[in-house]
Formats: sequence, structure tokens, C-alpha cells
Amino acid sequence: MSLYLDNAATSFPKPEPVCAAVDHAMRHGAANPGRGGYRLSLEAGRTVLAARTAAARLVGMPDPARIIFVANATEALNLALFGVLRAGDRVVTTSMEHNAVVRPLRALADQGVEVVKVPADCSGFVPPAEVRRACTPGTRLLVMTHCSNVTGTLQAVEELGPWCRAQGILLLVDAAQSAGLFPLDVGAMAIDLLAVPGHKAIMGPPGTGFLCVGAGVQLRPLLYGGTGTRSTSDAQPEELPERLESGTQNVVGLAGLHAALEFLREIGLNRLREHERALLGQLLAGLRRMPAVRLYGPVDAGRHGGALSFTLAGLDPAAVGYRLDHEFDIGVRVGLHCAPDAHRTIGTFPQGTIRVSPGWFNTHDDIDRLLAAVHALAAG
Ligand code: ALA
Repeated sequence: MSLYLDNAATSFPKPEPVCAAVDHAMRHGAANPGRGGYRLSLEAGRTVLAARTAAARLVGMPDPARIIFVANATEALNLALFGVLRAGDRVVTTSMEHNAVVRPLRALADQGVEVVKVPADCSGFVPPAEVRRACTPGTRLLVMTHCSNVTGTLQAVEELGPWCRAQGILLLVDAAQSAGLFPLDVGAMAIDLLAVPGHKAIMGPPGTGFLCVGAGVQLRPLLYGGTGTRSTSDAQPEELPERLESGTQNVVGLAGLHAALEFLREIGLNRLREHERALLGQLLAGLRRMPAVRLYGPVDAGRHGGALSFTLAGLDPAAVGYRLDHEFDIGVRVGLHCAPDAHRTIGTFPQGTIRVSPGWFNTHDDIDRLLAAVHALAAG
């Protein structure tokens, strides 16, 4: 039977209530929300509102209208970056970012935005003191990942948020790998903009995600169009969420996202995180016993979540990935993980690493099976 260990890319399988909610919405409730006064449209509107309210609860946002639904964390990050920055602005970022941050920033740099990159140490940790040093007066935004998709390193966002707030610097956090695993509270962490995918640790359907927009943060829309409101005007409405949500909503996906958020709430983040920590701990202990394995990432287990990266002496990660799939029926992601800067930082560019990312449905037997496969490959 196939063994899936690529939950950092997207979680799989999805919880049964998520599948059921998607199926139900597709068959019975996928009218256009907010576009009509008839009962099916109102019902679809209630589905979207339920998802919005649950998403707001997950991240500690008191006003659900400030949850903007998007297709994925990449769209949320683009909306935030292009919505805030303009020529002449200065933005600070880190060397551990995914291309979902790197590429929009490159495009913005081409338009006259000054981009400053703070290097992480070799474990992938970005020292907060270095970030503070880089945030010179006039900096408009700090954008950083909460948890690296390559090494699983958790960054000190909770420390940097209040500091940025005191300096008047906006903080945009990429929670692609942390949402659904680590507690997120935009108030306590002083996060102004939080990009969240619905399909990773939250375990919702692909094509779902949201940007949480803090009180007082004004964004230019990425898309302009129909919102079902103020239709007499050719100007984009000012109100949220409509200002930033043009076009038909993914009501089927959002029905699934709502079910996923309820599933998460029933289990509780503590249990989810404990399960994940236990599997990562087992994986780390097993890999450490193999002399051919080189591990990357944090030494402190409390700063490790989501994903674990390693290489095998003398073997190309791409070949290891292929053999794990074809000889052992195990799916992991190898290579650069769309994060070449992070790999440069930890010294694994351009060949990358073998990344293993367990999820809620993985077991200790799964980890034993992977370890046995890696052991066999290392033995040649
Ligand atoms: N960003 C996702 C990953 O790290 C797709 O695999």
C-alpha cells in the first residue's frame, strides 16, 4: 500500500467529514453565494460565512470580515505584498522564504521596492536580533515564514511581532507550514497580515486558503470585479471582505474547509502537534542512527515542526525520491521544494534534500517503514 509522507506539500488523505462536506456541497449546495436572494444562494452564503467564522477563530481574528478567501497561501502572499508595497518602499525578508515570497518580491524590486534579505543560520533559524538590525527606520514591511517548508524550523515570530508593531512596521507572516499545527493568534503575536493555506495541516481541500488582514491595514486589491454588492458603482467596494474577493467563491472548497476547521477544533491543536512531534522524534532518532544520513534543521525539538530534511551520502536526492517511490511505494518530496534560498542557506543548493513530512493520519509503523527503506538505500 502506498505510504504518503508529503504533508508539507498538501495533506493527504483528507478527514472523512471534509470529503463528505465537499460531496454534499457539490451535489446540493453549490449555488453562487452572495449573488441572489433565493434560498439556494442564501444557503451557499451561509456555508461561506461558517467557513469565514471558523477561519477567524483559528487565528484569533475577532472580525470574520477580515478573513479574505483565496486559492492558496501563494495568492494570499501576493495579495498582501502587492496590496501593501509600492515603489520607494523598503521591505525586510529572510533567506528561508519560499518562492511564493521570493518571486513577488523580485517582481516588486523590479518596480522600485527595496528588498533586504536577512540570512538565517545553518539550522534555518533567523536570529531576531539580525532582523531588528535590518529593519532600519523607514521600513514598511517585514515578511517571513513562520515555519520553513524545507527544514521545519520555527521562527521567532511571537518575539518579532510586538517589536515590529512598536516600530510601526507591518508584519506579514507566511503560515503555510504552521497553520493547523502551531497556535496562531494575530492579536497576541501582533501579526498584521497572515497567509494561510487550507489544504496543508488544516486538512481542507486544495484550492482553499485565506489572508487575515489586521484592523487598520489597507490593501489594494489584486483582482477587481463583481462582488454581489454595490453593483450600481464601477468602483471596487471599500468594505471587507468584498473589496478583496471578486468573482464567484469556491463554495465547494469552503464547505470542505469549514469541515476541516471543525475537525481540527475537535481534535485540538495540542493533540495534533503532539502526534506530529512524536512521529518527527521517531524519525529523527532513526535517521541519527544511520551514519550515511546528514540531517538539516533545528537542534531544538521545540522549534521543529512540519517537515524534516536529510541527505544520504553519495546519493542524489532525486534518485532517492525515485527509488523510494518505485521500489518502496513511499511518496516524499525531494529537490529544492520551491525554496532555493533556503537550500542555499543550509548548503544543499542545487541538489536539494529528501524531505519527509508526516501528517495526522500517519502512524509509527509508517515511520518504521520509511526508516527501513532509507536504511536499505543507504546500504546500497
Ligand atoms: N510549498 C509546498 C511544499 O513545500 C508545495 O511542498
